Amino acid sequence: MKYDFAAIEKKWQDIWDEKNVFAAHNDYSKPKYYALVEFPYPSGQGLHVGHPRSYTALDIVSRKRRLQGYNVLYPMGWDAFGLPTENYAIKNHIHPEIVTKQNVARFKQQLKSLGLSFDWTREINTTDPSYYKWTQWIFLQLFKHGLAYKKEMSVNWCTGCKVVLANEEVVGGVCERCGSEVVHRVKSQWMLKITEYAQRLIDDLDTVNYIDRVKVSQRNWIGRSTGAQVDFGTTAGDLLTVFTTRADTLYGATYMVISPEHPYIDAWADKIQNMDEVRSYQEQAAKKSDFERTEMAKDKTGVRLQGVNGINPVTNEEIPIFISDYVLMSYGTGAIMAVPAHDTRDWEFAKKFGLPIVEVVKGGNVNEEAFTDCETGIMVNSGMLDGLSVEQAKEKIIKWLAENGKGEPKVNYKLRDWVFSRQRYWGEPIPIVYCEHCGYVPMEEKDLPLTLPEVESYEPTGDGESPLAAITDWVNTTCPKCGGPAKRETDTMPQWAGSSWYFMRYCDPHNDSELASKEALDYWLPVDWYNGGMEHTTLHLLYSRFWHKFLYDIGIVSTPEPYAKRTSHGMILGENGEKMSKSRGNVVNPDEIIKEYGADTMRLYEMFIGDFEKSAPWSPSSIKGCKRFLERIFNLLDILKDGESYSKDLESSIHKTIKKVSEDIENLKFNTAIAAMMTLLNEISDQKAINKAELKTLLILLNPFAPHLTEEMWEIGGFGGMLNEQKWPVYDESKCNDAQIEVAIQVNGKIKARILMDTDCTQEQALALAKEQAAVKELLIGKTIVKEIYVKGKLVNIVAK
Ligand code: ANZ
Ligand code: ZN
Repeated sequence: MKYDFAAIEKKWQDIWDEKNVFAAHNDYSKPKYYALVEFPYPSGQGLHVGHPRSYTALDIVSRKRRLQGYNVLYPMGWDAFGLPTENYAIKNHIHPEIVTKQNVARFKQQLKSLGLSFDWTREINTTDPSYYKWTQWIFLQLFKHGLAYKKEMSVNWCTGCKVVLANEEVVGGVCERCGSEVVHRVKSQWMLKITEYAQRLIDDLDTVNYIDRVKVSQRNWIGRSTGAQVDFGTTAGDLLTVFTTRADTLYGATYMVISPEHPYIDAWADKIQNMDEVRSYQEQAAKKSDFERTEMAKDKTGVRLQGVNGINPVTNEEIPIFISDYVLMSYGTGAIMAVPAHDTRDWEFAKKFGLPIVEVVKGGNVNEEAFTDCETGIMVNSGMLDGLSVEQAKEKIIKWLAENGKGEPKVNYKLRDWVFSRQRYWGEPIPIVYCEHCGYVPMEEKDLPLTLPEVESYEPTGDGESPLAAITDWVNTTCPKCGGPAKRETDTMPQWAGSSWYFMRYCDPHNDSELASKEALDYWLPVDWYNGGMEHTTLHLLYSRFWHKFLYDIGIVSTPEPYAKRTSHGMILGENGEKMSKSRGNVVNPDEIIKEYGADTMRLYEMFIGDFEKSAPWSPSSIKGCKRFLERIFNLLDILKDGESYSKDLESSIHKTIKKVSEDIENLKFNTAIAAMMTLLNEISDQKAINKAELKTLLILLNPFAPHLTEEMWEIGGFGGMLNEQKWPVYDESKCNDAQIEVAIQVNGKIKARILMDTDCTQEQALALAKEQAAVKELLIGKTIVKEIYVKGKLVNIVAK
């Protein structure tokens, strides 16, 4: 028989669809399993071969869980708001909704052609008003709980396009689209207080099973630092507070630096003698991104404030104050004490401006470079701290500062509040109204969703407002509180919004009175296994954990964390080992692969391509190998014979394969699971026969990887029912052992031979076998054996004199 994959795959996809085979059930008495993959952004390019890597992996897990008797939820949807669609709409004068529809249709057809077992009855789309009604509802709850607020923030402003740009649209300081200069502009923006959750977002990482690098990236992004706030005096009279992680180095603080945006600059304007110089430095700094400003390697610049000095609280000495762009207003207090002997940036700055460098921890050569690796050193030149270790000094000085009212311990986080406004059309409208009398007033929940109005043009207005601002009919409304005239918020939410809670909606996607019923949420959450790209392990994961925790606090969900387990796959690269991209011309189209080799081969190949967690280059020859493997599996039907239990010859191999495939799937070792099945196939081929029991087991094991082929063979074999209704096979541990095992034979601790022995071989038998070895015999001539050791299945050691 010929392996006609196209016909087989079409046939089974239709049957699965028709019978709704993979729908999750609302039978809350069954054990559940919730497998989740990041839903795609339906771009105009269609599916990328990278998408199926994640989707197939959790499809394998889901199919296995169904066979293990779980009620499985494996859903799919569309994260469809966002810039590329909006930009396409602007360029081609098509409504983004239409663009989205077309892209979704293409993606869906592509996903279906891969035979992924998604529950399509639960499909969601973030741009659907019935979905974003609840995104808006969550925003209202955040607002009502004081976690959404408006603040003047600096935004990226393209001087050419005259629009506010997202960070990702600014490349090297210029606009990605027109190449014009991008500057900072201050604009009032909606913010979410994620910082209020910073500590919990760190602490609860201990309660979840995420791969280490994901936890590390979460912790780094939140960036907890423990240290102290120290109040320096100034000759202007005001106290200048700094944040430092190294209060122990206070005696080495020889100057201070404040951020160019520090409010004291304006406050001291009449005292600062070189205000012109200061102002021009402020202007230059405003043009740089935080990233450019804090880059280690960059040349240090700054201006000394002439006319105001700081006063070191322990030495009472006057020290100069500078403004420099390497100090950010957004971190700590926007001011630092500079310790050039022990901080690299301070050292470079001090060298450039000829400032004193005072060593306070022994061990380095501070005239040559900053001695930063000094956490374990001993204090010098430090008055009351002299002779103490760094650790003791930290404790002592912070205590002293607190007792003298000059400072206190302080924890800081790198995490900033989340800028939640976008001046764009294609996003969720923010359901807030501005009234002259009442201020910012939330819309009534019963009036949600607030839908996007039809507009003529999606171009932002030239003054930096969202296109919604130009729709006066929509903007002008009445105040929900006082009934007076009011204006709608015209900013929309960022693309992160819809994906911050989508896993909840899948639990009950058609509910129009709640975001999902409590019963459904309690049953399905937390997600049991979430897999996604490394690029989403910081922001998306953090934002969705934050929303989940907030919804936990207000009683919507019952677990503090949304995802019990999180893993991440490596990227699929071009054949040349570089990232796939249009410009490199190395993009592989999944449609063509499926057409030429079939979905089962494509799936198997993507799982066989290498270690799941690492990047792997595309390899056409390896695809052919996978196809060949499936053809050989199909040909097993030609050598099928009767037999309802495993034959003696294959029994052990089958148990071992069940064990290997079962465990490897759980450990992301899809490639070695496939390799184990390939080994088994070779053994079967050597035997030139397979019986029914053996083939059934092999087909079930292979089913999650190659679902179409295995269903077809199950049917042809006449095994009864559909394969997807069968039970995952169990193995017998005692039959997983090899019949024979290699044992090392030592004489006086040195290996002299290696021989195969039966695994159940006794000590007497093992010793007898060992002594028969020529190399051993020879060594024992004329000697007395003083000791004999046998470590079962590993080694024999004979000690002789
Ligand atoms: C004195 C000192 C001595 C410092 C020393 C470091 C080493 P992390 O660990 O990242 O929290 N700093 C504080 N606020 C800053 C700001 N707004 N912009 C730039 N730098 C700032 O870093 C804390 C350290 O970064 C603080 O401790 C401060 O320099 C600097 F041997 O104070 B340190
Ligand atoms: Zn009002």
